[in-house]
Amino acid sequence: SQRFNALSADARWQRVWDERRTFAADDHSNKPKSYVLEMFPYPSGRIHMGHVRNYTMGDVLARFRRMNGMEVLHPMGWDAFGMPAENAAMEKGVHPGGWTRDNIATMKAQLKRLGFALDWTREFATCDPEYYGHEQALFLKFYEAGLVYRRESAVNWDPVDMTVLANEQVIDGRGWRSGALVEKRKLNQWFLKITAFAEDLLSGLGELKDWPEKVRLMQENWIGKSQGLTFRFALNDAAGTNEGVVEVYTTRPDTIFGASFVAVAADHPIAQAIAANDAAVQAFIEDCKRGGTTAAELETQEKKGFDTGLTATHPFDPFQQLPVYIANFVLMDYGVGAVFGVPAHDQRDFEFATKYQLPIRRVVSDGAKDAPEFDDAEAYTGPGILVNSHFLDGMDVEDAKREVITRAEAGGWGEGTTVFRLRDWGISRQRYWGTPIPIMHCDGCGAVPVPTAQLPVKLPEDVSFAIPGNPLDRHPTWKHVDCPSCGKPAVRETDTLDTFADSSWYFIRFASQPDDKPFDKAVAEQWLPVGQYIGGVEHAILHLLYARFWTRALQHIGMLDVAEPFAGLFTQGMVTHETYKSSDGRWLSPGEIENGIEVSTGQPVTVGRIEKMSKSKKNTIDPEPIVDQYGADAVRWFMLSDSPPERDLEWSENGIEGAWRFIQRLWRLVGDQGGGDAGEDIALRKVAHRTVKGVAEAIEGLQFNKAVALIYTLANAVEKAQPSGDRDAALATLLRIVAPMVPHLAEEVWAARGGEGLIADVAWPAVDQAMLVDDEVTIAVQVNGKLRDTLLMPKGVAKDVAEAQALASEKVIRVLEGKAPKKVIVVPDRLVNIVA
Ligand code: ANZ
Ligand code: ZN
Repeated sequence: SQRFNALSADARWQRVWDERRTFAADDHSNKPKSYVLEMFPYPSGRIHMGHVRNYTMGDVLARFRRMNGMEVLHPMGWDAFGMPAENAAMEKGVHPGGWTRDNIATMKAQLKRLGFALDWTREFATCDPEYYGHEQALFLKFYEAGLVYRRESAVNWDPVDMTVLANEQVIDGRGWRSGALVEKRKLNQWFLKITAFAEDLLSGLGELKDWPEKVRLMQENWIGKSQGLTFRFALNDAAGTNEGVVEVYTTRPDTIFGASFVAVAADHPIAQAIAANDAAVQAFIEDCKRGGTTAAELETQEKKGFDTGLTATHPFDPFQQLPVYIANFVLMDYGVGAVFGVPAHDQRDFEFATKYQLPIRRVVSDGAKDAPEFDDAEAYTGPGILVNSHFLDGMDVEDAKREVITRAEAGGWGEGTTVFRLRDWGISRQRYWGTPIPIMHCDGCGAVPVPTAQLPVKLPEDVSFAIPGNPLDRHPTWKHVDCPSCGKPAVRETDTLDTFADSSWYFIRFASQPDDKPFDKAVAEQWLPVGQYIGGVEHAILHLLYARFWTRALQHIGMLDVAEPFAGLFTQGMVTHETYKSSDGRWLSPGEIENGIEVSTGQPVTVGRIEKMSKSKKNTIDPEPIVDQYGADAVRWFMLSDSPPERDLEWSENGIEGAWRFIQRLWRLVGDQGGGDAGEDIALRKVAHRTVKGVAEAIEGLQFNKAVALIYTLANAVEKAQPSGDRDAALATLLRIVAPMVPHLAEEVWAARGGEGLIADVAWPAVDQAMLVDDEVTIAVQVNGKLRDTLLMPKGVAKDVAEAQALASEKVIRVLEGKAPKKVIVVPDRLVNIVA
């Protein structure tokens, strides 16, 4: 037969699926429901290979589940707010909305060309006022429930561009555009109380059995529950600050006898009190604020301290006074903003003590050394036995922790406490292209929620990006309103929501999207939780945590009875590609090279490492021309084959050509209808049934490369087989099981064979259990009625072969001790009994 013409087949079937709304999910169906979701894309401009791989995986699962009688929800939409649109506005003078809509149109057309079984009837973009209006309503519900609050918090401030910067826009402490040194500024900002759910979010991880272990671990670490002791040191107030005590938090109360100083954060009340009349302290505090605040930065930055002159009394030794420092590595918003330092057993304290010549005293033995003198090059943080610690000596670390907590509680100077690393979610962004926070500020009434009837608070269209800063702030009219409660002039909140808010509930809106409310509880609960969620591991922490929080918060206020939004999670690997460099070290794209030579310069090119496709390394491959050339099915097939889906997949010319050749081979194979022969071919029949079962298991287990390998096996077997009824049946089977992966080819052949309806709606082939039975039998070998060995032999093995094999068994030879058997009885396929 002729070649498979992918281009015409792709277009034909994509149109049919669209017109018939084949993949629109029915809320009212009484089939079992399945929700398959891939992380929705940010409309950056064009679809990239990472999207193609991600969406192909979800698509195969969605199509497979449909064929298995499920009502599948497989929606798509756009995570459309965010910085890049504003950057484009600043660079190209386009409106963020127009830029975003154009990108969505382009990317939607590109997705359609891959033939994904998506329910486009539920498509939305998070920048649609209908969507963000409902988000504002949810925000206000959370506000009512006390899950939203406002407080002062530090932002990155670019003093040249006069604008707030996101963390990603601060590069080595400088603004990404201006290059100016970034300052910390305090602004009133909105927070969501994610910490109220810290314990639930942590314990909930235990039930997420279908999540990758590593993602659960990352979430666990991020939530960071630690058990410790909060206690108070009595202060010797030489500086006259009137601070009687300093409270500290420690996770290592066992090391208390190794303490050689106390340190407080720069914005701790004690530091502030001292600074009030000491310019040197003030200058030091200002200096501290310049440093970063992330844990990583705190680890690496140079440790700096200021000796306050205060001393703290050791709780177990009234004669020991510890100097109190203000230190740049102590954070105000973790624990209680103050610590005691144990240089021998904490690396930061070690560096600090080395710098300021404070004592370094060993109190935990590493097994080799137990003298108080500590001469190692770094702190010892491992387990061990307490030494040089009075009543703790001889205890292990855990026992010693408990002992100190018990004594602190008994003495009334401290309490065992649980502390979470998780911070409340700061959701204020001083940006235009996001969901306006639906609050108004009135001088008389304070923060007033926008009345529900006035939602959505829409973004004004007439904004300019000619100067930096937030256009909402300087818009002439938008923010001026009348206070809904007293009628006096008030102003709108001009901060918008972090775009992570938009992606924290989009999957609920996909499940149910009425006009008059964010979602219908009963309808959403029919679909949720998402059965299988697929996306990049880069979202393993924040997005997933925020979505888990949002869902729990909705449950808390009674809007949705679902605790965990994603029952199954899969994080796929990246698509990688070779990199190329010019003779003078510039990255080159494959298009700039011909036969190892850079076209524009004529200079030789060096092939670099295989790396994740990225614009900066110029090693991206645009999927669209590849689809033009090879068709959607070849691209899909390549995305599924070769690599386990959790691993990286290397894009290569050879790979896609191989996929294309297989598509053509499959076309010739299944396009040949067989001869209608009546003959049997049991072996082939068995291969077919096993393949059906194996492919089903592989798809459900998201092991697509395994499914592909099994399909190759069946294709090979059919190709080799002689005409028979079983061969015809195997061809029909093959067609159905490749349908989720290469749907255009499958529809084309299905139609050519006169199949009824669409193959997308056809049932997955049934497996005949009898065909799965093994071809091998286990034969028991007895000597004088006693079991001596078991042998694996082909079913129906001849009696003399079974006898010979039994007599050749090592175990039998040992028992017979060289004597010849008197008699051998063979029960076919079951038993060989040797009478000695
Ligand atoms: C004494 C000590 C001795 C500590 C020792 C550690 C090792 P994790 O486990 O990560 O929660 N700490 C407490 N509050 C802090 C703050 N606001 N800023 C910076 N560091 C702070 O860390 C808890 C430990 O970090 C605490 O236990 C405290 O130092 C420090 F051998 O106390 B530790
Ligand atoms: Zn008012």
